[in-house]
Amino acid sequence: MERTFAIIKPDAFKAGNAGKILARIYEEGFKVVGLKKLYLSKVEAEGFYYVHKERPFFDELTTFMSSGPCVVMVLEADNAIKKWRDLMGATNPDDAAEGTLRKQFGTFVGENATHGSDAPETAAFEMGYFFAGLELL
Ligand code: 3AN
Repeated sequence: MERTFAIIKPDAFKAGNAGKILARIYEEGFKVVGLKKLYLSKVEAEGFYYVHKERPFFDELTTFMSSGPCVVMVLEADNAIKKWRDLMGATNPDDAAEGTLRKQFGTFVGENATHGSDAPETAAFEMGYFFAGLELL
């Protein structure tokens, strides 16, 4: 079993799609190990996305991620990191395959409904950024 970190981003939360996304997570066989609603500050969003701090879209990304509430989660499954990224689909919703979450709920590359860790090292950092061990029993 593997764990990954996921976010239902502010666009999807604001549109009322958090429940539909969570239902899909269960249908696909993930165990939800941790879950909470947060309203990130700009500084908290910048800390989370620090690996992107040199990218041209860093300010846009962190402003968006601190623009409203989101839902942060730890998901568990066999091969959870790849399984969740496959379910999300491509970063740009225009490129995402039919049936993926970003195709269904994303708007454009900057507001694409969901986040998922891309490797075991980033998953460990991201889970630790938002959850204490006691919250993941
Ligand atoms: P992914 O989330 O699919 O791993 P990354 O790591 O390339 O994609 O990008 C991190 C986040 O930055 C994405 N989830 C997306 O919301 C945002 N992003 C990526 N490219 C752009 C862009 N050109 N303009 C605005 N936001 C972007």
